[in-house]
Order: sequence, then C-alpha cells, then structure tokens
Amino acid sequence: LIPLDFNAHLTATIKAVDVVLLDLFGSQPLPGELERPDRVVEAMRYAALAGGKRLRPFLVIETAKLFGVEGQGVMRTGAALECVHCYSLVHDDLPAMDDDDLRRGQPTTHKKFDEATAILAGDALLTYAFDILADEPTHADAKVRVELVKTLTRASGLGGMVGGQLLDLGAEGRFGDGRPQQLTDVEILKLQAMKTGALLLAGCQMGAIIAGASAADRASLERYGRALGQAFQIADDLLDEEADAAIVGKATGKDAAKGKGTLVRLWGKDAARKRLAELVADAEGALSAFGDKADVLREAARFVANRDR
Ligand code: GRG
Repeated sequence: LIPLDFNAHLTATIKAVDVVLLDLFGSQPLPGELERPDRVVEAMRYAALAGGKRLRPFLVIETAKLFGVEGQGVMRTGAALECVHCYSLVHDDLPAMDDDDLRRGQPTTHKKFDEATAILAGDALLTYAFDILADEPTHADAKVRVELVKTLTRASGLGGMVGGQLLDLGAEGRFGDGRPQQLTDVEILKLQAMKTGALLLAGCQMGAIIAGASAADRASLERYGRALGQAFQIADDLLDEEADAAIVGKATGKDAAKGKGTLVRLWGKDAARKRLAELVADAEGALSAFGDKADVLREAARFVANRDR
C-alpha cells in the first residue's frame, strides 16, 4: 500500500513544479528572444499545467535530495524534463499519431487550440527544455549543464523516446502492410525502454548529475530507474487492459493493435503482475546503499506499480 503521506508529498511536488513552470512560461522574452506570441505561451501553459503526476521531476528532486542537494537548479532540471514529457504527450495526441481528444481528463491541446498551434507548442516545450538546462541558474558549472543537456537529448531523441515512438507506430502496422506485428518480449522491452523508460531513467540520472553523485551511486540509481521504468509500463498496460475490459465489445481498431505490443497481452495479467512485483523489489533493492534516506524513492516504486491513474 502507498502511505498517505507519499500522496501528500507527491501533491506538494506537483505544486512546487507548477510554480516553476508558470514562472518559466512567462510572456516576457528572454535575452535573444524577440517576442513570445501569446497564443503559443497559452498553449504551452495549457499543455503543461493542466494536471499530470509530475513523476519525472519528482525523480529528479528526490534523487538529488539523497545527496542533500535541493533548490532552484534541481527544480529547473525537473521542469525541463517535464517540458519534454509534456511535448511528447501533445504530439502523441495529434491526429497523425494517436489521434486523441482527451488528455488528463481535458481536451487535448490540438482540440482546445488547433493542430498547428499544438505542434508549435510542443516544439516550443521541447526546445525550451534545453534552454532551461543550458542557462546559468541551473548550475554554476557549465560542464554539469552540458551533461544534463546531453542526458536529456539522448533520452528524448532518436535512440530514446522518439525512436521508441517510431518502433511503436511500426508495430501497430502504420508503415507497412497495415497489419499489426506481434513483437517478442525482448522487442517489447526495448521499445518500452526507449519510448517511456528513457525519460524516467533520465529523471534519476539528471538528479544524480546535478548532485555530483559518484559513479557507483549513479549506477545504483540507474538500476532503480530502469526497473521503475519497466514497472511503470507494465502498470500502464494493466490499467489499459482494465479500461478496455470495461468497454462493452472490448477494444477494437487502433486500441486492439496497441494491445498486441504489450507484455500484459503476451504473458497474461497474472504473469505481468508477478513481474511487476519483481521489478518493484529490484527497484527497492537498487537503493540499498542509501539506507532510509531512499524510502521516498522506494515508495515511489510502489506508487508507480499500484497506481490507478
Ligand atoms: C511524440 C516523440 C513522441 C513521443 C510520444 C511518451 C509518448 C511518446 C507517448 C505517450 C503515450 C502514452 C500514453 C504512453 C503510455 C505511458 C505514458 C508516457 C503515460 C503518460 O505518462 P504519465 O502517466 O502522465 O506520467 P502524466 O499525465 O501523469 O504526466
């Protein structure tokens, strides 16, 4: 079970991250910018501030806290990562991708505004993430800032989230003869590690980088991040299965095609739940060097596995 104070902690983090995002999405141009057109600023705020669990910034904040590091730089790092996550959701919802009308219980950005504005708001969120990381208030040492930029680029780009999204669309049959492919579990694990795992792992890596963690501590946190990423995805797929089962007539069309590419479909729900429990245990075990200090991250692993949203 997730203790109540974990939920309270997550809620406090959501509020703190929102304050930072709101400040970053001001309408005053930064040096070098000529103007921030209101419509894009409004769409960025809409996309990034309308709900969301803020799991990725939470990982940055809690990972850095293990080393006693808190404050503006950590918050900006978490906010930058959340900008990339929010951009991915805006673009994923577009008609050319998943074609969704609702996100976080509200109209998707392209429904609320229009497709062109949603594409541009996503682009602006993505590019701004790297501005935030590269700017001095994030860390006094330029080498640390470059490492943060590099880590986020690799997690979100070609060999990370973008590549994973492409593999996913391919598996749904979007680029070939239109038939969904039945992936093996190894292929599913790779796709998911890229599409969703990479940003969660990046949260742990970036928290460790900004805190100046040792190579050994970074390796432990990466093991934690990888297990958490897999657990997140299995939990997400179990939630999707439950949502599908609740719909009379079961999933059809694109949802049925998506289901084929999940471990839950391949292994069955019971085996997936068993694997989920193993992953939580692995995530918890990866934190043994940090003792009690890492209890919040242990609870985060349980939260990710047992969440209902
Ligand atoms: C468009 C390049 C590009 C990539 C999109 C992450 C992604 C790739 C698409 C999202 C599709 C999706 C719903 C995947 C399932 C896992 C996932 C990322 C869920 C949303 O993340 P949460 O639960 O969302 O952390 P909140 O709303 O809490 O921020």
